[in-house]
Amino acid sequence: MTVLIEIKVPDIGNVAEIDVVEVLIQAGDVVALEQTVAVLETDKASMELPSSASGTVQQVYIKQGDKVSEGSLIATVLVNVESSSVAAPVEPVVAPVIVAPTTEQKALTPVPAVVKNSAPVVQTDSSKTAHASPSVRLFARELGVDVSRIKIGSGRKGRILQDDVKNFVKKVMAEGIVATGSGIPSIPAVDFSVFGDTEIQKLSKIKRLTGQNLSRVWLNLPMVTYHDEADVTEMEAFRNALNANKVKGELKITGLMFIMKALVAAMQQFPNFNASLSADGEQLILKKYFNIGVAVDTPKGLVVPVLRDVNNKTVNELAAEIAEKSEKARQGKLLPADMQGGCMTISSLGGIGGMAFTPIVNAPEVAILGVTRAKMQPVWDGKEFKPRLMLPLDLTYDHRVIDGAEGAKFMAAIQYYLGDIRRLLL
Ligand code: CAO
Repeated sequence: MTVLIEIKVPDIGNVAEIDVVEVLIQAGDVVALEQTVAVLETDKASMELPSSASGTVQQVYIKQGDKVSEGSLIATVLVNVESSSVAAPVEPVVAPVIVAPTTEQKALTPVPAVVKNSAPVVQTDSSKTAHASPSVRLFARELGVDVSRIKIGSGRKGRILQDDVKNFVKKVMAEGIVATGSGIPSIPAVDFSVFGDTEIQKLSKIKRLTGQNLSRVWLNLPMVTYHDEADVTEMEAFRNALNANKVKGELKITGLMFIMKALVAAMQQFPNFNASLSADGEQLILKKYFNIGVAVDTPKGLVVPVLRDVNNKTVNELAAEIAEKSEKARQGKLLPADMQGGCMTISSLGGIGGMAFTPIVNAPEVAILGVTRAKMQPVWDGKEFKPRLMLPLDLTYDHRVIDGAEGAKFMAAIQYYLGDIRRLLL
């Protein structure tokens, strides 16, 4: 025989109009005796309402956001009286609530619950004082999530709901993928709005992809950056002369075109710089072509178009190609093929400034050349100080492929070619 049992809000101590913050059952669910069917909340306490019968839920009379009082009908449960049990009205289970911070009171303060016949539970474990119902905490525990790491939930007054736990797990999983399973703990989430006004902006696709790639490189490559300067006084004089006597149609020459040529000449001398490690790290793949990537700053982030066969191109051809590719990059019109096949990358901040920086290798390439702003400096020539234009260079290399001495010799070769670019003709 079956009977219909009504589950009602029990005596909760003269508190009227309590908010329903979670409804955990729906019609058709099978509930067990004392299973939590809903979570109610006042300003001071959160309470789980247990089922007073075991059976099949026939109808649910409340929804999230409703207000209820003692005696309000929550649900009806169809009970098989031969096999099931019905309990005397049960006291709700009370948990402390953390009141959302006011602007003055920036710290989170646990407020003990005061409900008739129920002693407040004072908890010091941060996972227990999180603003979440016991059922959500149980759910989080089952997934191995410490709820205190979810600072603010999406429920009323920042209450942590089951969906917040799921989203937290998704986020941690995504970060794990970026970190390629390195096991490095993620940076904890912080609710910055506690400290002042904030605005959320979605990262551009370029920034997200570049970020993932840079993190991967940072974690996988043992990198060393070697700094030095090249004397580009004569090169600059030649460049200025070229720009002053341009014939129609010729583009302005910047130092970058000469740096590309000098870099390729050094790569021809030191083939390890024109190589990539095989994925298993057991072999070095030496390349017989000389394609150079140039980092271009665009409104949507950093992109690296690749100029092919730089060894076979003139300085004027390189100037035209850099102008074309950097313009395409800034308009977001580069195709994937325009950014593939690089052997080494140049990252030039010289148009902006700087004394030195530590560029990150654009793996699977094994080295990158950073350039900052050339400056006139007094240089001692053995007899006197002479004003010379000195160009700072930063060479970062993958130390698994390049050793320190080879890095220093490679830099010396670049200095040699930039010091007198006529040597590029020899
Ligand atoms: N020292 C002194 N002056 C320099 C210089 C240097 N190292 N490099 C460039 N300049 C000068 C140029 O001669 C030019 O001066 P004039 O207009 O008087 O002739 C001016 O600075 C602007 O140069 P530019 O930056 O437009 O041209 P470029 O050929 O040197 O560089 C490009 C082209 C596409 C590399 C550059 O525009 C760019 O996007 N740079 C940023 C790259 C970047 O973001 N790297 C960081 C990556 S790591 O996050």
